[in-house]
Amino acid sequence: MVKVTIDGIQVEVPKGSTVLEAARLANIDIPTLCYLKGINEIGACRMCVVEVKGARALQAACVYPVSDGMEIRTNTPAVREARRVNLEFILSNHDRSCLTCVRNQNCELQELAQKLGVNKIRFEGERIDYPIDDFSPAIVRDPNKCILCRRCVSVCRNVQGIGVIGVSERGFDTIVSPEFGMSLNDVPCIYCGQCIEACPVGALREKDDTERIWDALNNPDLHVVVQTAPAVRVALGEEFGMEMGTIVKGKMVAALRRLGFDKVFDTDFGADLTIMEEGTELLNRIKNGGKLPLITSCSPGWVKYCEHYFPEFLDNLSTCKSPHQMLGAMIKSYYAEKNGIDPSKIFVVSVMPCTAKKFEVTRPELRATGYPDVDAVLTTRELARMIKQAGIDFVNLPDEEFDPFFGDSTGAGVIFGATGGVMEAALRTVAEIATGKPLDNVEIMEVRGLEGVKEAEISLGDITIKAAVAHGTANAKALLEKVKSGEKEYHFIEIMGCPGGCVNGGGQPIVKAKDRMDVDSRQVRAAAIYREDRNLPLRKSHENPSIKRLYEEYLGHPNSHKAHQLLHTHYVP
Ligand code: HC0
Ligand code: SF4
Repeated sequence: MVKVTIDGIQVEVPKGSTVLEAARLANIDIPTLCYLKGINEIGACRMCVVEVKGARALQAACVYPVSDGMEIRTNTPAVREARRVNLEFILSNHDRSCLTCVRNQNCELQELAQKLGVNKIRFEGERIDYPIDDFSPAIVRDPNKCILCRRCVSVCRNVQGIGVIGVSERGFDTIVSPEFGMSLNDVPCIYCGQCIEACPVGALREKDDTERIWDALNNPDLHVVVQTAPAVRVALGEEFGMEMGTIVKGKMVAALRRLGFDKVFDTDFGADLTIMEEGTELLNRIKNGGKLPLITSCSPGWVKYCEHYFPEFLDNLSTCKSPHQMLGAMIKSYYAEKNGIDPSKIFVVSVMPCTAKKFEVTRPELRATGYPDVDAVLTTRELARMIKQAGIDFVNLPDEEFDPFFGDSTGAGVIFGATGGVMEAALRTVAEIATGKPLDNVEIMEVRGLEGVKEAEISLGDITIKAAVAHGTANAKALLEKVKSGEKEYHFIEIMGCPGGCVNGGGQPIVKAKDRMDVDSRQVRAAAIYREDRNLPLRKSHENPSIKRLYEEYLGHPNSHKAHQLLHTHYVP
């Protein structure tokens, strides 16, 4: 520990801390803009400058290490003026259409301008008018709003191990974009949206589908059905000021009914169905000498990553569609037939924590009935915007239940939302099918938590299943390299494209850099997911009575011909 004095307050902080971290411990708020804990610590924006006694110039607190006896001042006239001038320079070349910006009132730049008392900009000058890149089905990039903080560049390159966006040109012409000014649509971007989560302003956002959904809801010829992903229920509340980790399942269902959806179903049903299909596929591949390891295919960011960067593993991918695609296919077949509705008149909306799902639904492979399994995807943030537009008082809504049958699910379906959840859910079912005995303990702790790569060995009578779990594509890459070289061997691998899994998807509520210093949303939201699992009476997919009925009445058995037609696909390079 070292002793430092900040604004006259003595604090003891761990050796190696930065001035920014030390100030946080002394409850002194130093403004930041380019800083993102553990991801982008480059001292570039100079918003966090402070005076350090004995140092010649002002220092960037986010990268300046403390030393014993150091005296720091964070609020002198020189510090205030330097911060203000830096901010005015950034604002002078920024598209300041705040009122119509998707990040209005949730923008770190706007908040800083207010905090630093910047009420005029002294350096108005030339501005470049860049074209907006909205060619991809998932991500929109507006360089006119970019402040060159490089947070997106670091997350894409270092956290995801991808690096399709970077800094090019120099001086006034500096721009953050894909190489040669190309569109994200034309480079091997996986649409994970982690760059959106990192962006402090409105330079990166999801493709907005809210108008399409309003149109569908207002079309009397359409039967509009919605389903919600496991991770949405533990994060949507944040958009309404509720504490991170609050489970808002009941209010979410109530809000969706009030928006006018004809049926409100649960993707967790689709997750239970996926376990039946994927668990059976795993056991068949083990018994029949099929391609191993089997690798999960429910995360569309991961599937796209596999296609671009590890095509040699495409045959390892499970042929199962992702849960919301399975449910979409069931809605347009079984549900349509049972209710006498023409599938061309059914519009399926998935509310997802994910931006890559917007791309997934456009894939030509995923049209089991001749119509898209799912017609449109809303992110958690877009759903919140629709609820606000409709004037619904979300916080005070009563709790309501999902509609029956496709709203029935188990705890195994819920845990899909956290890294390791698909693996745990699968093992709960596979263990019972393989041994014929009920599992004593359904909680498989080895596959939980935020370690980059997790491993588990589960003994099932005469076979021991070797499993691995990776989340975030940089971790996936490290794991796959080891499998490729023969250093590691597994039967079953779960990969999710986003760090932490879906709870931290690119469509989730954005957590400001300042809050990220104190809380890890991946951990808090995942804890809520596991709480929800524990609260449910049924925790294994094969115990879901509606899943049993669906097989009895319609699909026959897992991996049947009909199940293959509707619920499976094949990704080709
Ligand atoms: Fe996920 Fe899913 S769990 S990908 O992470 O598998 O987006 O939440 O909906 O489909 O169920 C996201 C979350 C889903 C799907 C499920 C899977
Ligand atoms: Fe990189 Fe993902 Fe953003 Fe694409 S969506 S630029 S892969 S972080």
